[in-house]
Amino acid sequence: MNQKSGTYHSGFITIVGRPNVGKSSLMNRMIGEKIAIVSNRPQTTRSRIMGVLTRDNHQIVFLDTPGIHDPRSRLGEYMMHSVREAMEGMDAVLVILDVTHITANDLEIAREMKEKKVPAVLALNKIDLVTPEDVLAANAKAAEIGYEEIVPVSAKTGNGVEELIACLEKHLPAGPQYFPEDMITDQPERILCAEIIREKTLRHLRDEVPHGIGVEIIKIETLSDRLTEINATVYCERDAHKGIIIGKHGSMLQTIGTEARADIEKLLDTHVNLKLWVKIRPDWRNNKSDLKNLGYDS
Ligand SMILES: Nc1nc2c(ncn2[C@@H]2O[C@H](COP(=O)(O)OP(=O)(O)OP(=O)(O)O)[C@@H](O)[C@H]2O)c(=O)[nH]1
Ligand SMILES: [Mg+2]
Repeated sequence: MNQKSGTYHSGFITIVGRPNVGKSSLMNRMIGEKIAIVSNRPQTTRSRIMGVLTRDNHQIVFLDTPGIHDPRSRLGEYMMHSVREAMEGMDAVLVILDVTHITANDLEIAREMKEKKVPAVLALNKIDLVTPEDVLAANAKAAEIGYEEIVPVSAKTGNGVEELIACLEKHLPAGPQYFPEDMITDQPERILCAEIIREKTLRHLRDEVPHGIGVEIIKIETLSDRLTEINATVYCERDAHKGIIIGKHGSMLQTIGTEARADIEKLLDTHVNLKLWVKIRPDWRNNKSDLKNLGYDS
């Protein structure tokens, strides 16, 4: 095993799966920090997000990706492009299935990943929600399509996560420590803040509203050691959506702002003055320059 050889091992492991299976939750759990936002809605992650796990003898660079789906907008196409790009040059692929709900689509993705020229490990996530018999049945399905390394896990409880890391570590080639040990992601502060705000909109808004939301940080200004001012615009696609996001007497925007501020304060370790505006950008998900402004360009 790598550990015993004394040589440093490192590599890039891309995390793939259909939307909502828990890719981002699991990456956060493996890294031990919340880097990627999480929600119970499909298509939460829109770009590839790097998460770095550094241990004594190895470094795993995880690339969390958007859930694989048929794109219906330019944004969707960008998302699928991000998945393909994240697989270029990877050393191993981690396929995630949601053990509560394995679809034909999941199996197709898993099969496709098995054909890549790198080792493929499969994680059966959300085992906290099912019985051991269900896990065995899911395991059999994955084994049937040729997986030898199948690890049951729960991103929620942490169960099985160390076993998964140990399994992935075996596939790391000898290599350098790519990133400093205190670096856990390559996401700039501005993007992390925008994503936190988007997470709160995903949490509180229903139906099609959250899918049409984009967040742009207009300004981050350090006012003192203890206070940062952040101005952000929340874009939506329709007038009706704007009303919903603002809420009665501004109550919804207030809730989103309060929750986002608390998380951003933890991230930046300062007090934060957060000001949010809501603007309408019809069909921004198909507009090249809007996508670029929101960071979704390739
Ligand atoms: N009970 C339980 N829920 C989980 C677990 N892992 C993730 N979830 C939930 O599943 C939902 C989806 O999680 P995400 O991590 O956003 O899933 P994802 O695969 O990154 O989704 P996309 O970014 O949309 O592709 C969220 O509501 C999570 O809280 C788990 O192990 N157990
Ligand atoms: Mg995600």
